[in-house]
Amino acid sequence: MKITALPFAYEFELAHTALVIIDMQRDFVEPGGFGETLGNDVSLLQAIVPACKAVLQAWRQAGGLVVHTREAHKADLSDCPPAKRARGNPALRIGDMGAMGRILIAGEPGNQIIPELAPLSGEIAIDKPGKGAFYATGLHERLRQAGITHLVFMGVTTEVCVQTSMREANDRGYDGLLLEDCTESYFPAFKTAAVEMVRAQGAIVGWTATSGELLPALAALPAQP
Ligand code: TIU
Repeated sequence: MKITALPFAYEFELAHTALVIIDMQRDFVEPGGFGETLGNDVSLLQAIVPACKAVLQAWRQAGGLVVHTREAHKADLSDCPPAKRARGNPALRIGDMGAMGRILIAGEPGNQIIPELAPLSGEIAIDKPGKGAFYATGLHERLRQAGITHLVFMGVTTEVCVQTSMREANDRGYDGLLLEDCTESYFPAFKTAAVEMVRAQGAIVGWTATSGELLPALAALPAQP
């Protein structure tokens, strides 16, 4: 199918496309998590949840593959480089006890994907120690096995984990689409710039579109049992 996108139409087949939802976890979206300990106002990110939910529901109904990621470290922090833990001057560091359990640690309450977008069994859910979804996760191999060539991205934050993941995907040969109204940053100007960077120079990193452009195309597909 073909949808209106920038800088030009985005063409994909659902059977070869995965919806990739980056880090929509309580650590970034709710107060008391990693995002807030870095000094950010997390309320901005909550605004995209309804649009993300609508796309996820439509994607599931059409029978498309879904990938969820969480930025998560092991409890012993063996996969957290000291430089990452030491960076900045946060109120709490990765691994410290926060309001939703240990900050950015796999399995802790704060590390769970928000209930509105919780993974279903059969969907891929990966813990990633870095910003990109492909670093140290085995995601590329799993997508190749599933015959995936195209990736539709949502999630947070636009210029950090979303953009890094899109760039990693681009270097691995995937055609990526970013849904503008399904991604957000703690810094509105950074979101705007990241969206423009993705589609500049003839889709140098990928395409951008809104969920309003994708949803009718999905609705036109036959629903899966
Ligand atoms: N701080 C920030 O904007 N983002 C992150 O630390 N991780 C993700 O983007 N997921």
